[in-house]
Amino acid sequence: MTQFALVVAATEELGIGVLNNLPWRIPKDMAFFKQVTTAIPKELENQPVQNAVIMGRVTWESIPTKFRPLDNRFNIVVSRNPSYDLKLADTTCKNTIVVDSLEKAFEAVDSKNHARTFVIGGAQMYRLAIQHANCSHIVLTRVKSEIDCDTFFPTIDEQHYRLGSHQELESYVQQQVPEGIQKFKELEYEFTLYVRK
Ligand code: FOL
Repeated sequence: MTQFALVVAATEELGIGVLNNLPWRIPKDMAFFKQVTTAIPKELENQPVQNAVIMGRVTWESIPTKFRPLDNRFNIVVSRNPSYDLKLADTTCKNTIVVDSLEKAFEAVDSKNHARTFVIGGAQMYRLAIQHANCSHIVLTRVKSEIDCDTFFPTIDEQHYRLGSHQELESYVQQQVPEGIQKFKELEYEFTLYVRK
């Protein structure tokens, strides 16, 4: 099975969501998310490939209708209900599939020619995916402000992951990334990377 990464924004307490939504709106982090999950590795640039994004059903429903499916990415939605209705405005959209387990999502990725694979939430998906030996990177936007959350990212086990350097982050996402604490209104955040040991 191919390797994959988790992409997430979380507080110091690892809060990621509240009331089935993101607890904040940080435009430059959303732009970073879009860029990281869309960008094709340089060696595949000239090939007709996209990245795959795997998400749970609750995360799918949290994406504003006008942004889903996430464009220029193959969208895989995990729902135990195999006939889950994606509620797409445009029913001709063929860039999204529903599968009933994370394992089936990985099988779907393997059966196609995708560039990179990202698990983009939510808590249930992260909990399963972070345990996987093929989870090679965690691209974590650390939100430094205290924000009430009701949904949490799993503990990052230091036996399995180490904090990468800023250089490693830029090299992994293949773009320059602002270093250190960023500010947006009253929020402080920082782009970080964990690498599987
Ligand atoms: N990772 C990071 N770093 N930040 C996040 O906010 C984040 N969010 C999710 C997963 N990983 C993340 C899950 N939630 C969209 C909305 C919610 C969402 C993920 C994506 C979304 O609408 N994305 C559009 C861009 C929207 C915009 O420009 O405002 C996209 O095309 O990616």
